[in-house]
Amino acid sequence: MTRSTESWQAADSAHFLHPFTDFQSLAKKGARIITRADNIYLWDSDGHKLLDAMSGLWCVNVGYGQQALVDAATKQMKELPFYNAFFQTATPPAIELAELLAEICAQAPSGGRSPQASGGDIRQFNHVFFSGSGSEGNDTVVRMVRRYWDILGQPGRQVIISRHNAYHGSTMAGASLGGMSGMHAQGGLPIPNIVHIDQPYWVEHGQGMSRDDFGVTAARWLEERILAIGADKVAAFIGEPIQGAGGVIIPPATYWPEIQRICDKYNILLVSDEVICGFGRTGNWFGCETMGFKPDLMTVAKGITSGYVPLGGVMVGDRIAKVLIERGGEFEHGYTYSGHPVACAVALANIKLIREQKLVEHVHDDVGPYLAQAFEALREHPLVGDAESCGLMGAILLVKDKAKLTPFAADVGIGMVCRTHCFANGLVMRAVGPRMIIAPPLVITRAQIDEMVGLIRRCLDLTLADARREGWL
Ligand code: PXG
Repeated sequence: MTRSTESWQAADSAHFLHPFTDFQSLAKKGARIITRADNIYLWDSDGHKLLDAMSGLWCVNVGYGQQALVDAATKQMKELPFYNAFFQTATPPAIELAELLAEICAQAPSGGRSPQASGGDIRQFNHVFFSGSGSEGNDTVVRMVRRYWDILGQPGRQVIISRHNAYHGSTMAGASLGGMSGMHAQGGLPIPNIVHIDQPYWVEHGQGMSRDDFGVTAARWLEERILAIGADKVAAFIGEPIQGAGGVIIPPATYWPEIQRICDKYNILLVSDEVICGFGRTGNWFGCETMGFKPDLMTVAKGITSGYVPLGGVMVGDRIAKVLIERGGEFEHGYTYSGHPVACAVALANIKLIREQKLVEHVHDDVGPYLAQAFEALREHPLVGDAESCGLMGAILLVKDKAKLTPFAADVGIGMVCRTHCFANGLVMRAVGPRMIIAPPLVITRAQIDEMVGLIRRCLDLTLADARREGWL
């Protein structure tokens, strides 16, 4: 390393405006500079090792240091670093990736492999529209669903229904679809014709009801909203199978099948935002398989390249593709990097690796259930009100009173207290309010889960000691 940590930090605060950051407060503290990584571990510029239980930002599914992805990028950069797909041209990696994505969907077992699943069929996906990121993918979703209804002679179907506390990206359309109030408060959001219903979060909205009853109740909020707006004005409903950035909110098993029923009843397009849940995260290729629903569109990004290079897209189901292709004429939409050859080459190598190493099965049959057991045991900890996981996504709710699920006073910032202990003890875990969340690389082993859960326990103990000492309990 040629520069000291202090020198990196000084240059960082002098010139680099970070995403979702209070610039002034970061400048006072100085950023943590991450310099290298291998497998599931990171190292910072002071040489500290961290277990990365967040896969970078929910994306490094195959773990760090996979030579096959590096080789694929190098080879493609030498051969053809860029060509576009606008003017009736295409490049081999983009074509092959589109073909491989359709093949994965075609081979998926109908109904998924989870006991929750009742109809998670993704075999109808034969086309993809590429973007550079998940946010751009969701912009494409907005353009595409409205275009679909236009072509069908129903231009009045403009409204897209989403959920509070959803995250669908940070472009104007992505942030509007998302239900983050802080984001809506800046920059004149949401854009018109996007509305939100409440999230299927049992702790917030469902206590006193069984989880299964609550799942149906929460899904019916969609029906109520459709009826209030008028079904002939609604284009689509969009949701993450499991909300990621919102705090790993795992809906009751009854939720998505009921959402499916309602969308079918009113002929409303169903969009699954698979940016986090896709590519093995929940133990199936896509989260909708695990949650038991059959979307018309799927947004993808992150795990499609394991984050090694940026790539996103929208998987387009046959119902929509047929209309766009046969009746649509020109679709006036696209990005310079739609089908970027290097990104697509890396995605191909990434997906081949996921297949060869059977990582989806590894999550479904081995480490997913193993993590669920470990999380079950964490429920005994005095601070833990709830601990749940699905595949390799998990959340631990920190509470003041276990029995009543009483939250800590907001000004305590209990999640941030815990997160600070995590960093100091070599663990990257996110805090979303009082929910401590993880999504480790899919290559994680049982022994590494033991290591991760050991670190989580230590940090919970340290947080509990703080709470007792400071009188927060
Ligand atoms: N959809 C979902 C479900 C996401 O999680 C996006 C779309 C947008 O993707 P891009 O590639 O444009 O960022 C995301 C991104 C967090 C966090 O704090 C989560 C995301 C991004 C940044 C922070 O958990 N998810």
